[in-house]
Amino acid sequence: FSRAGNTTHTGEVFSIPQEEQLAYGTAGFRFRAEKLPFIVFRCAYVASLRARQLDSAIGVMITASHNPAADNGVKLVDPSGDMLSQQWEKYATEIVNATDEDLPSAVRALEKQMSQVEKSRISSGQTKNARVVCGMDTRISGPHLMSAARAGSALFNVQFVDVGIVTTPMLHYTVKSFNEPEFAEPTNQGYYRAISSAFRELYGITQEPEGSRYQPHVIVDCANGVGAPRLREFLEHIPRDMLEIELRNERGELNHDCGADFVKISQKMPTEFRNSEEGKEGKCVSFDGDADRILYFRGKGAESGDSESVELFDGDRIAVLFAMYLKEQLDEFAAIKTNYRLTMGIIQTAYANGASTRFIRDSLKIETVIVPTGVKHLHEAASEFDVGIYFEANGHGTVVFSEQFNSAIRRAPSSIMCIRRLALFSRVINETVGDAFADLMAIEMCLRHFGWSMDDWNQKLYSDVPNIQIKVPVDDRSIFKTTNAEQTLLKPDGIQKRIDEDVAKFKSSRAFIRPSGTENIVRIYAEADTVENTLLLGKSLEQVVL
Ligand code: 16G
Ligand code: ZN
Repeated sequence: FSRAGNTTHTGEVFSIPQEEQLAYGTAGFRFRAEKLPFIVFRCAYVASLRARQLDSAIGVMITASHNPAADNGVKLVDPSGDMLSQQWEKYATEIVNATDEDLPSAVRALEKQMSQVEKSRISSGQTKNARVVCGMDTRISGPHLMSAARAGSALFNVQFVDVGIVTTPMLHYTVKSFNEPEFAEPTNQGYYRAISSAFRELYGITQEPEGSRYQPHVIVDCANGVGAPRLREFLEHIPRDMLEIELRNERGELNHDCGADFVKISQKMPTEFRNSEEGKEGKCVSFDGDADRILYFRGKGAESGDSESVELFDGDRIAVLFAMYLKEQLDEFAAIKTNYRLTMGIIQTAYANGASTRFIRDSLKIETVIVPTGVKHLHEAASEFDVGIYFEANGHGTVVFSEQFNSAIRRAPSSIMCIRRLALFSRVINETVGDAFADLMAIEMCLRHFGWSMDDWNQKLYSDVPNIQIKVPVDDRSIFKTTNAEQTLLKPDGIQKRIDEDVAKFKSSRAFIRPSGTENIVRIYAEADTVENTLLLGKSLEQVVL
C-alpha cells in the first residue's frame, strides 16, 4: 500500500504531479476497483487520526453505489453519523496525495491544527473510544479493500471494527450508535430493532381513513446489491400482516439493468419486473446498489403501447408526501402548544421537477430552498429548520430534526396524538443520511395514514412537467462555472444568454447547464409544457455547448 514519489536519476524525489492528484468528491473517492487498495488504506489512516483526535468512532464505507460492479469507492463518516466535514475532506485529499516520503510532514501539518484539548487527550492516552468502523457493499473487491482499511487504521493503534456487508445508511447509523449509546445498539440487529419497533408502534396508532385505498404490498428491486440480504433480515422484524414485501433482483449482476439509477435514467422497468402482472399494476420500489436511494414506480401498462416504460414516483414526490404528513401533525401541535414554533422547510436541487416546487410553495405554503447537487449541501440546508426535509429527484433523501424538536417532541412523553406521531416518525427515519429501508417504512406509513393508492399519490398532488436530461462529453468541464445553486452559468461567457433566449421560446419552460461533479461531462436539464417542446429545447441547448 505505498505510493512512492517519482525519483529522478539524481535520486531526488518529487511529489505526485497535479494531473495525477485525486480529489475527495461528492461520492468520496471512486474508481475502478484495482486503483483503490492504496486509497482505502490512506483513508482508513485519516479516519484513525480523526478517531484518535476526537476519541470517537469514525466510519469508512467501501462502496461505489449505483456504479458498475467493477468499480469501487470509499467514503468517510463523521462521529455524528453525518457525512465527513468539508475541512476533513480537504485533509483526506492531502493525505491520499502525499507520497510515502511526504506523509510524515503532511500528518504533522494536520496535527498542528488540532486544539490543545485534542492533543492532551492523545498524549494522555485517552483514546479508548477511538474506533474505525468499516463496512462494505457486495462487490467482489470488497474484502480485499476491507483488509487495506484494517492495515491503514493499524498504524495509529486504533480499534478496527469490521461490520461486514452493510448498506451505506446502516454504517452511518452504526457509527452514530457507537458514539451515542442511548441512540441504538451499534450492531445490525440494533439498527433493525430501533427502526422496526418505531414502525410497529406508529402502525399501532395509525388509522386508515374510511374508504381507504391503501394496499400494504410492495415489490422491491434490490439492484442485485446489499439491499437484498439486509432487507431480508430487517423484514424478520416486520409482521407480514402490517406490510408484505416481495424482493426481486437479489442475486444477478450488480446494478445491471436494474436499480434506482437505471430506472430513473432510462425510465424503464428493471429486469425481473418486465412481463410481470404485479409490476404493471402494483406498487414497485427500486433501491440503488448500496441502498441509500429509493424510488417508487409502476408500469405504464399495455394501453400506453409501451410495456417497458415506467411511471416514476421520484424523490420530489416522496418529499411532498412526507411534508404533507408532517405539516398536518405540526399544525395540530401549533394549535395546542402556542408557545412553541417549530419551523419546517423542504430542500431541493435544480433537478426538482418545477411542478413539485410550485406545489410546495403555492398549495402547501411551505418554504423551499434550492441548493447545489450533492447530499452534503442538502443535509446542511435542512439542518437550519426544526423539521428539514430534503430529497434529490434521484431518490436520495431523509428528514432531519433540530434540538428544539427533540425537547418539544421527542423528549416529551405524551398521549397527544400529533406529538406521538411526530416522535415515532422521527425514529422510523434515519436522520444520518438517506436510507432506502427507513424511507420505505416511512412512506408506507404516510400512504396508509392518508388511505392512498398509487393513483391517489399521483393525482392528488401535482402532475410532473415533462423534462429531459442530456449528457454532453467535453474536453474540460472545469471551464463551466455556475452560480445560483447551479441554475445560472457564469462561464464560459455568453452561454447563459443563449440559454435564456432558448428558454424564452417555450411555455412553462426552465433549463440549466452544469458541469457534472462525477464525470467529465456537462449535464443539460430542460422542462417545458409538452414532451415535444422539452425535446426541442433540450436539443437546442445541446447545440449551445457542442
Ligand atoms: C453524487 C452525490 C449525489 C448526486 C450525484 C450527482 C452524494 C452522496 N452523492 O453521487 O447526491 O446526485 O453525485 O452527480 O452526495 P453529478 O454531479 O455527476 O450530476
Ligand atoms: Zn447509493
